[in-house]
Amino acid sequence: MTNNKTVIQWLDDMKALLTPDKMVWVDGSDEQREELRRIAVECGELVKLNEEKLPGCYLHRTKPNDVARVEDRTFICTSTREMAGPTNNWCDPAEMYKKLYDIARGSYKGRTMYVIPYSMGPIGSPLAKIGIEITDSVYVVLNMLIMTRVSPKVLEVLGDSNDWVRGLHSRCDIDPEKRYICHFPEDNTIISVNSGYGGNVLLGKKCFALRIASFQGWKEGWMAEHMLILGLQNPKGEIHYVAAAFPSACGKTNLAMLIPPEYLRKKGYKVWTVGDDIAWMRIGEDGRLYAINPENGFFGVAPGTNEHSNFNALESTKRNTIFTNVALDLNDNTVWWEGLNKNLPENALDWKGNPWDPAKFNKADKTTCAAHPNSRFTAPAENCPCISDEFNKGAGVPISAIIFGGRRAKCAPLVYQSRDWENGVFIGSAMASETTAAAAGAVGVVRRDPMAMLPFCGYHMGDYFRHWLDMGKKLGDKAPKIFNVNWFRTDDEGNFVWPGFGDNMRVLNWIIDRCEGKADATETAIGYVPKPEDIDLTDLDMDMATLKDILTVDKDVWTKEAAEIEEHYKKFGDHLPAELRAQLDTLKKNLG
Ligand code: OXD
Ligand code: MN
Repeated sequence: MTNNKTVIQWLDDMKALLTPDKMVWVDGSDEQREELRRIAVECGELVKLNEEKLPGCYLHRTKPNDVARVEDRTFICTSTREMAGPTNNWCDPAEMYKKLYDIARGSYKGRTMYVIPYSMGPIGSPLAKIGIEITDSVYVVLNMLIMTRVSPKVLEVLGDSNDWVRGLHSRCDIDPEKRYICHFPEDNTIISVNSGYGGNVLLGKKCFALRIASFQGWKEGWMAEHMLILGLQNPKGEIHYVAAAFPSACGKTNLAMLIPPEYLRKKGYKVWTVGDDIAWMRIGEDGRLYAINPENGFFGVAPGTNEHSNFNALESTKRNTIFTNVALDLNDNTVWWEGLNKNLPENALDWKGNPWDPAKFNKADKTTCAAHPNSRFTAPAENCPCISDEFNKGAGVPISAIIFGGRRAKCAPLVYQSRDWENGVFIGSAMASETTAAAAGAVGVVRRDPMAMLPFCGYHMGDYFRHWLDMGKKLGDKAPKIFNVNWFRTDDEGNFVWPGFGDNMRVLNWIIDRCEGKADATETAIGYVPKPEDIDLTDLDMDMATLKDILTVDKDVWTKEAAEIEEHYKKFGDHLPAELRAQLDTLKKNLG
């Protein structure tokens, strides 16, 4: 497949370590995919679903101990602890290599070593990067064929270069005590052992495209971010692109695939999806920031996805999709999850493969759910009805606005704009979200998650903030404008005030108007807030007073917020850029 000496050497080393029975190159062809599907069904890794209703779709069940990313077992192994910073688990690289090789040694015995050459981003794009993952799991291969671009062309593009990311995945015994997801950013290497769950084993995604790539971006002068990318088309046919970072459970996939309210659709507004989870961004020849989605599919959370909450995501799952840990409806051999519809299946198996009794289902008790709360679909991006024409083009899309956000019941207004890039970096660095009843633990606890990168930044977060500031200096007046949104303000009874979903388009329109200098704003202690009359409420059951209410900046709430940011900043020690400390001081001064 290749004459690249660095690739050949690594594969030889891995074969000697793992001792597979045989090695198979994955070539991305339809014939090979069919053969792999057949093997996966035969060995029980996949269940074939109804070919008429869900052509090319399969169900997979993980071990019950292996259903999510494991942040406490995820490590950044840089040569010094300081480089990894206070927000990452760290281990000395030599020590960790030894530990992992001891775990993985001989683990492919009796198994096949699949070698997957893949591109993150359109093959050959100047913004794309190459990886090679080896795995002993057919499920992983079939998922990688959806989530990345796999082809022999990838090796042609690589040529003799050593600029590629090594990824070793071994299922071993799916032993949670020996489960490790480790990154060696200085060696472009990822090793994942004892897991079969997507986020831990599809190494192109969080491991490469965020943790390793954020480190590469820091060294090479570009950005790898946990952001969706969407294009907003106006009635004149002009498209403006925005990138947005929200922590999990804040609706990134929903915003990425938004359907505008009817009155805006009739006028000719439309949203195009470029990506729903990750953005790689570089400064283009014209000095603007250009973004690609390095992925080729969506690894989305199934529960709650339905034709109203996200029609386009649901449509994306109707062909060539792999479902993980959802329920199997035995009546017609299709899938079901909580929130798909109101028809609880009478004759179904739950995500563990046990008969499920709908009579015992109690929404508040997750153990009675048919689908695991973190059950997923792996769906090809090409299935998405609103996928952007730019998705497969390597040039990337020019970003007009960057949007941060989180779930804050009382704090952040519906939307506000930062004063400038530096102030925007401050907003991103202080980003936070409140925990919901959906997750274990106390409700309403504020978790700081800077730029939604807390679990994904492959180096010291203080240095990451510095990198953001440096990028702003390079971009100068071509820098995207930075905003913050909060769809989650609540009234005195705890109900969400803003309708969210498609109606978020009203806020996006204000954001684009601001970028174009067409909308006014009021300066507040935290930044620029819209004049209420500039948020279009056509066809919405909301009065001006209510809108004004969710645009307010409460001084007491923000004084407490500033104190919490001060506490949060202490973690970063002398890596915290002085500019951000000054931003905090300004905020405190503005609040009086
Ligand atoms: C994801 C995540 O799966 O952010 O995208 O956890
Ligand atoms: Mn994500």
